[in-house]
Amino acid sequence: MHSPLPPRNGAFSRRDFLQTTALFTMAGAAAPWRLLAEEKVTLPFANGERSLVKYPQKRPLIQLTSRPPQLETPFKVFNESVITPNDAFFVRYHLANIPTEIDVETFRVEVKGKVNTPLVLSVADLKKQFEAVEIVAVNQCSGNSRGFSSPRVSGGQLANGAMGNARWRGVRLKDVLEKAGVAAGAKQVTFDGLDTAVIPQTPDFIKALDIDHALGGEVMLAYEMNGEDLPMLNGYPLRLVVPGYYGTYWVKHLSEITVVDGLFDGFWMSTAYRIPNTPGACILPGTTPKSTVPIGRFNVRSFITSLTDGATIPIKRETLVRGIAFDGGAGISEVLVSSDGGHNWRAAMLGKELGNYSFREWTIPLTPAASGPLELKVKATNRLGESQPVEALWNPPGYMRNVIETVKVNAA
Ligand SMILES: Nc1nc2c(c(=O)[nH]1)N[C@H]1C(S)=C(S)[C@@H](COP(=O)(O)O)O[C@H]1N2
Ligand SMILES: [Mo]
Repeated sequence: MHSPLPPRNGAFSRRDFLQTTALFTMAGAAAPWRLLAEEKVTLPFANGERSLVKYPQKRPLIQLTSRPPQLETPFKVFNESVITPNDAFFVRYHLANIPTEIDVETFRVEVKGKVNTPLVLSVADLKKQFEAVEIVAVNQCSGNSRGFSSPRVSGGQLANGAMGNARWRGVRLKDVLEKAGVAAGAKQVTFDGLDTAVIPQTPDFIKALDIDHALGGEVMLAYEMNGEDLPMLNGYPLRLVVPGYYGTYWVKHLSEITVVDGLFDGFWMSTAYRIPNTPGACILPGTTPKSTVPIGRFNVRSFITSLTDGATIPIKRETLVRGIAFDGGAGISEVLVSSDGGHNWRAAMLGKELGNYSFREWTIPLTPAASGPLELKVKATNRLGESQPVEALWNPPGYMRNVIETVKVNAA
């Protein structure tokens, strides 16, 4: 059983459940769900051939790995709406034993460790006992766009689809921690979900936030995404939402919240998801960082979504070029667009403001005077004056790519 409620649009149905069961029991074998979509796509870098695969509650998405599922959003989705639909939202897991069936009635999240009163809460308890809050926020994987790294780096070779923007609804982590009562000396809070490793040697996926961040009021325990229950693959029935921070902190199927009085040193904090401790988190390609720190907030990014490389646009007629920009929470103040490879820039018009953590839509009219190639570039700046580099910055894990993006089109 999954939910006592009649399935809403997008909710996890019994049919989905059966498909999911087939999906996971047949891992490795010729799984029948593969037949639901056999389309291939080629991402624009070496070995970029991928299958479009249909998972439960998802439209066909670009498959990076199948066990665990890692799915990338086809880039054209970002041109369809500023909010990424649940069925198109990317999926990232580290451990192969992922939950495929969770009874929301028996699901509990524990709040424990250095607290005065440990809590054990159901989703219904969260809804009943705490104020509901909503935020529109981008979730982006640290390795989004890693496949473009040059020189290339190891790790999932992702194009630009390991990001998405959703309206999250849930309760404040702060309120839950205050109800438990954080004891003196608390330093961090750790977060663990229901997924587990196949072999005991693989460290469990546990993430930590500093206590001030956890109590800051923005971090959420979310049970809804775009007005529906979270999709199973995006953390049903409860996930952490850490606005402005890379997806690694957004723990899915969140079941344990532990207040600790030291710096948590689990593998996923002390070894993985670390960046060079340098401005721009970059080092010279091929070198090793002297020291590293846990990855934190997003840097500034912007994309052209309405045109792709090789597209043709008419001369002497207006084409409305559009795209998205976002940052780690200061908010986007300006988007500039060039149609001559970065020599001249014009300000784009910013679209509706959905909050500082959301994708910000932008548009700009473009009327080519003559036929020929056009090199379009987009560059955003946030309210702190931070912008994007002309040349891609490099680090060994291929994190935080935010180079000014280029789209080459032809005017004819
Ligand atoms: N339980 C659990 N939560 C997790 C992960 C995981 O492996 N297990 N991966 C994290 C990473 S690295 C990312 S980028 C986001 C991706 O969120 P999504 O799968 O909902 O898109 O989930 C995060 N939460
Ligand atoms: Mo990630």
